[in-house]
Amino acid sequence: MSGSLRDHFEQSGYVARFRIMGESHMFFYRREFDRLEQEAGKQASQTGLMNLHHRHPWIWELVTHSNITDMVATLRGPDLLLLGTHFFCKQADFSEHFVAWHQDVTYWGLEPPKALTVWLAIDDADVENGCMRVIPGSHRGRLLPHGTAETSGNLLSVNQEIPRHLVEESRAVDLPLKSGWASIHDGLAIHGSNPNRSSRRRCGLTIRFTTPDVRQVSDVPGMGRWRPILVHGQDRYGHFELSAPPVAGAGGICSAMAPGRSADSVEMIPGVDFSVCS
Ligand SMILES: O=C(O)CCC(=O)C(=O)O
Repeated sequence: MSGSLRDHFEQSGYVARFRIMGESHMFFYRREFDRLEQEAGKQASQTGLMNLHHRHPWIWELVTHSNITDMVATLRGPDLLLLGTHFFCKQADFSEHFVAWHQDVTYWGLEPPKALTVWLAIDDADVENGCMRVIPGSHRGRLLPHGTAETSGNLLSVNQEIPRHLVEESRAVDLPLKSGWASIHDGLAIHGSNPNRSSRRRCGLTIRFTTPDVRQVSDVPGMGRWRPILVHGQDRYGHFELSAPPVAGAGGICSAMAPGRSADSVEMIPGVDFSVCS
């Protein structure tokens, strides 16, 4: 089963859907996100909430959920680095916003350009509210030139877009997801999403992974060097300066790693309620 899943991912460059958790557990996380959105404001919450797993225990819990790390390990092997996290929210009332066709690794400075993204649905995502779309097999091609988006409303950081004539849009596949489910796309897969034409918010959390054999050969614009966190297995290479995983703090957290341990030895912290972690 896992062999065929890996083969499918290598062929197509994506996994359409897999379940992370049920509705009642996801309800807890969505409520946390609602709070975050209220604090930050709707505008800033669209793409302004980045790498908050360092600060918010519930985000760390979510992105290191074993259903996520086990799935990524099935696709990429046991040694995994968490590069970053980023919420992508298309608000119901900002209907012109979309995500232009792009390849994630374009500006990530990685060599080889090997990374993947887990897209976890905070809200239900469907065609009407602008779910993710991917071009099957496009990760097997090269890194394409990225220009500037032809239409306004692109949510990407530097308004990047692969020129439309280079994208076989007629082959695009929609990736609708129920809240609590996730898709995965290869860092080289061409993907994007249409505007939200519904009266419902469409929020997803992107979770970026690479493996320790990869090197950073150039800076990420506006960000510089990656400081990933080892979330599964071991780092036998030392190519990156790693960040320490966040440790237990107020509000409870599922796991913490002592320095020098491998990520396989993640432990529960005594005295903390883990009821939302399964
Ligand atoms: O959420 C979206 O619509 C797009 C996400 C995306 O582009 C990404 O994961 O890189």
